Amino acid sequence: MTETSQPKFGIVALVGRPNAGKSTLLNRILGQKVSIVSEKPQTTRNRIVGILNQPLGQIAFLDTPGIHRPLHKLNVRMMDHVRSAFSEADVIALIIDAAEPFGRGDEYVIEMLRETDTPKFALLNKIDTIKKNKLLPLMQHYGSFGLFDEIVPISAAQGEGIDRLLEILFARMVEGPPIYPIEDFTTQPERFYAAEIVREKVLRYTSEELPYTTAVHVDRFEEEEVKNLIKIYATIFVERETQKPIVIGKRGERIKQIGTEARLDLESFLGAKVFLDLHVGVHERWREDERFLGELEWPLS
Ligand SMILES: Nc1nc2c(ncn2[C@@H]2O[C@H](COP(=O)(O)OP(=O)(O)OP(=O)(O)O)[C@@H](O)[C@H]2O)c(=O)[nH]1
Ligand SMILES: [Mg+2]
Repeated sequence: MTETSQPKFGIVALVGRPNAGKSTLLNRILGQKVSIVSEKPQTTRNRIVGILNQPLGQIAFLDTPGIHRPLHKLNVRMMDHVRSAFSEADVIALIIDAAEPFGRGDEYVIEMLRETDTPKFALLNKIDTIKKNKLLPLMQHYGSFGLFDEIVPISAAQGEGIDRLLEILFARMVEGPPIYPIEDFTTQPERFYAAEIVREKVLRYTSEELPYTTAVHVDRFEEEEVKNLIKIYATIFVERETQKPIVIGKRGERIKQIGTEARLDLESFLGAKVFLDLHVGVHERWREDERFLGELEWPLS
């Protein structure tokens, strides 16, 4: 940065198919875990703001749910988060799993992108998983849409291509003051993050069947400043009574493991000792219950 240059500011939306690596990329860019990651699709359900502060300026990254055709009210809301990120962004970064063949779902995403004039980048992610000779044809394929100003191969998991990506993103940002305090790296409240971390562990330790049907609600979040202790009481909701044992495990072993791992993550994020109390509840149609969905999101609004 020369002495006369002004700091820059801009908003970058991270969008793409479920499981493409959007949240992994956000965490990699920030060097901080702000958005949960799992090997199962539809992990992110909201818009998560991650803030990158550098001498060049500030970029707010919007992590979004994977784009899919919505079947439940939950999923309609998820797609609303994607659209709102589209409308706010200065650059839309489409994250693509380079190892996945191009299919109907990708066409759907390309059509959605055609509806907006905002500059777009295509980020070919997971290049650590593909043979080198596959990359050029893939770059040509994405070039052929005539939609993308930049096509950048990256590996969010291994950190490849990230410095170059940030360079070209900053080149696109215009001069302007930061809109978030420069010591912040996310806007999500601790209470919301706590629910997310618990959900991440549920996704990690339960079978294929549960990801779509589990929600986590933080019932109480109490700080005891003198003791540097945070007490968190949360409920893991499933849709059927028969799913409860999947979360609880034999003699409660699974929920204990979920709780221990979530607590350790939260202690490092919150910089305090954490007491975490988990319950399992049943709410049969929570994915259609607007009021309940609103309650899950309220700390974000
Ligand atoms: N090998 C490899 N795996 C990756 C890379 N980036 C992400 N992954 C893995 O891909 C899976 C999905 O990552 P997420 O970051 O949760 O993907 P997402 O796009 O946020 O997914 P949704 O929130 O469900 O839309 C996880 O198992 C990640 O570890 C990468 O560069 N290389
Ligand atoms: Mg995600």
